[in-house]
Amino acid sequence: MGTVSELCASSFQAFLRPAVKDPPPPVPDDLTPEEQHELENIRRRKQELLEDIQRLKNEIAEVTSEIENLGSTEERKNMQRNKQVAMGRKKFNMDPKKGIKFLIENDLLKHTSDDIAQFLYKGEGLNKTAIGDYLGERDEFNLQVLHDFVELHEFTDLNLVQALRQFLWSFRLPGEAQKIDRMMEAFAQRYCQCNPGVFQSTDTCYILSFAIIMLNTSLHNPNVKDKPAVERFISMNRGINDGGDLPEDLLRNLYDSIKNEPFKIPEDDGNDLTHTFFNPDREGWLLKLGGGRVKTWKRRWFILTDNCLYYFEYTTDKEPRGIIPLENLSIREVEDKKPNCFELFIPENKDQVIKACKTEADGRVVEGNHTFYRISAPTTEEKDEWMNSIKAAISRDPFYEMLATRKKKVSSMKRH
Ligand code: 4IP
Repeated sequence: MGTVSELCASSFQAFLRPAVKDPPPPVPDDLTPEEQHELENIRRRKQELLEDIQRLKNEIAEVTSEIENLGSTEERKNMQRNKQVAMGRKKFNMDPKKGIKFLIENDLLKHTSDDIAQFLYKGEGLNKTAIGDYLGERDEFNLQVLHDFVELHEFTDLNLVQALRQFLWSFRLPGEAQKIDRMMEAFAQRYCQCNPGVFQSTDTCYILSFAIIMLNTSLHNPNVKDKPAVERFISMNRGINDGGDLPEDLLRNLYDSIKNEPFKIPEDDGNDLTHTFFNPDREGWLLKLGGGRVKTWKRRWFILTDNCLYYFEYTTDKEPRGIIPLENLSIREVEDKKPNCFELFIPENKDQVIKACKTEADGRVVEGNHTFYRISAPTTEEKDEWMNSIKAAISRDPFYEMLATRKKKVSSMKRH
């Protein structure tokens, strides 16, 4: 027979098994009545203990299951939420407005410009092109989001290049001029707010920001052959500080910073600012009629970029054979023995020589002598595409217009 503590120990072992009520064994007859009484007491206490243990076990099981249930509900809720957030991000990347609507409807985002701005600023899992598109939208709410988004950037004590690096990395600048204008305006305002006294006005900051972005492309895009020296950068920015000049040291520092390290621009789909300004609008093989007395057709590699038409003998040539600035030119379709012809000409002046330059066989660069440039494309489609691209290039570039307006504004400030 075991002691009470041994009985307890065996009961604890039974803890892990369901408690089964066994019928009590018969009381041995060789015990004295006192011993029989004590045995019955022990058995009763054992039973009580077993019942206590069972109760405890039930309680523990209950609590454990409650905890488990609690955990799995929380977990399930979290999983569900994470799934919805991921879905919202995907939707956002495909259609920013729809994505934001979905996140708001599912209580994953508050419908406040501040909350949305934070979400875009964190940018987790978001496509930077989509962020740029959303921020570039014109309606009042998006404008407020743009404002709040820019406010999240801290530009204090950063020079303009450092601030631009931070800003241009947080989303991808869209290709549309008006959107870029709004975003750069917001950037300039924020920069001036964080760094009072650096520029006379936000317009100065805006103009210089553009100049820096263009400088970045000129210095680092291999398509741009003419790399501006610091002196050119300085002279390009004369008079932009409300009619006055910016300190030369400041411009030199900005120039060096860009020269030493180009902007890091989020990679997405080639629709970035570099593209907007300098990537060729179109390139391909075309036939060009010579400008000499004996007119001969030459197959040339044409590149349309930066409002100019360049032609090369080979695609790998570093220097073009000729450059035709498209300013003041018109384009029309013409009939010729060659198929798919079009022609560049000066409207209402058929005898005037088009301003252009060409490389002679001996390498000298001379002025062109064409009164028109006649070109033949390999197919009708290519002719149409070239004509459309050239027409688009001829029409005034909205960026230059925007910049020209600002420059006029700041230089007029000095006069008044
Ligand atoms: C040449 O003909 C080529 O067509 C040149 O084109 C052309 O110069 C010359 O015009 C023309 O005489 P030949 O090779 O038969 O001599 P490319 O420079 O592409 O070779 P552009 O560039 O002006 O069309 P003139 O006007 O330079 O003589």
